[in-house]
Amino acid sequence: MLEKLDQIEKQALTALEALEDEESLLQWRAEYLGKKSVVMDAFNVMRELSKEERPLVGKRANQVRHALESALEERRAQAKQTALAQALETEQIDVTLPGRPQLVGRLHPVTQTMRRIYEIFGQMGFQVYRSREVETDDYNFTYLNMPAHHPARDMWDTFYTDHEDVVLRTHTSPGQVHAMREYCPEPIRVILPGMCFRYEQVTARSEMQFTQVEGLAVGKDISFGDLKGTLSDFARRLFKSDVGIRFRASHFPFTEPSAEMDMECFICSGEGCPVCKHTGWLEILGSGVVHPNVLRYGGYDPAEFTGFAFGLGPERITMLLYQIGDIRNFWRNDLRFLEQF
Ligand code: 2NL
Repeated sequence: MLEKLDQIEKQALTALEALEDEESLLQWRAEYLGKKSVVMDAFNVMRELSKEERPLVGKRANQVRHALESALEERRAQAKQTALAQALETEQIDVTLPGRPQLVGRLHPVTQTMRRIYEIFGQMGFQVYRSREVETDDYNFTYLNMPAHHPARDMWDTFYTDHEDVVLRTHTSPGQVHAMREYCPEPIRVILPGMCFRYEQVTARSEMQFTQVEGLAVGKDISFGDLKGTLSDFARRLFKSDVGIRFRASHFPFTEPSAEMDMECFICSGEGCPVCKHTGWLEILGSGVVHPNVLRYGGYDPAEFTGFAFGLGPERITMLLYQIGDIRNFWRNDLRFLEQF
């Protein structure tokens, strides 16, 4: 038995040297250290041995078992080293290659302008009120002091839908009526940003889909002076702190009186240039004192409440800010344009 153990030990150690991968190492362990192996069998056959032989065989069998076990561990460690060395050799990466830059998106220039507008009006106590893009004829026209068939409606070329009386809003004003009806009789200060739609020829100066920001303040003693102060301050914060401002009489069906606000041309400082069409002034927004009929539709008693409202086009403002000549650039999705902002 002792000779057999010597012989098996030698054989096992020789066989082990040729093995590398984990699978064959496991096979080797089953063969030489498994239940049916010669080494393990030695423990079973001890019963049949003489009293003198038993401890000798037991001791030797243990020695062989430990020798094989540690040889296996060593072989495993070696194999791991070899695999690592091989991987280091074959899987080398070139750390000097320049990395692929992560593409970083940005906000659309019109979105940037809109957020700047929210910020300025937010500081003046106006809340952003959001409203639907599809409206009823009443909200888009009637409640804004334009009854059915009134010629004032012709100012807006409207997209109609299959549903009678349902239109794509031509301005964000219907949202103002929703806001008034929601908050009356509390005083309100809101701005309404959003997409508007008009069935118009697309040109360098007009799109059929565009954004608008409208504003509305309703309260017990709001005057035309508040309108002028609020809107001039807004223009000075957005463009230039000492820019010249003027208000020009105008007309909108939903305000009376109405006024357009101009700003001194910042290209020529009022001298006259192609940007201001040689007038020295740039139109920024339309505004006015809310018409009593509109207040009434909004739920306010015009004997008690007054208010002012205004509307501006963020595309136009953005075009002025960056001297963009063609409004169609905003929807072209051309990165060469968009990445400049
Ligand atoms: C423009 C002119 C304006 C308003 C919008 C408004 C809304 C209500 C009541 C009164 Cl609910 N007014 N909106 C008033 C004056 C002008 O927009 O040229 N926008 C681009």
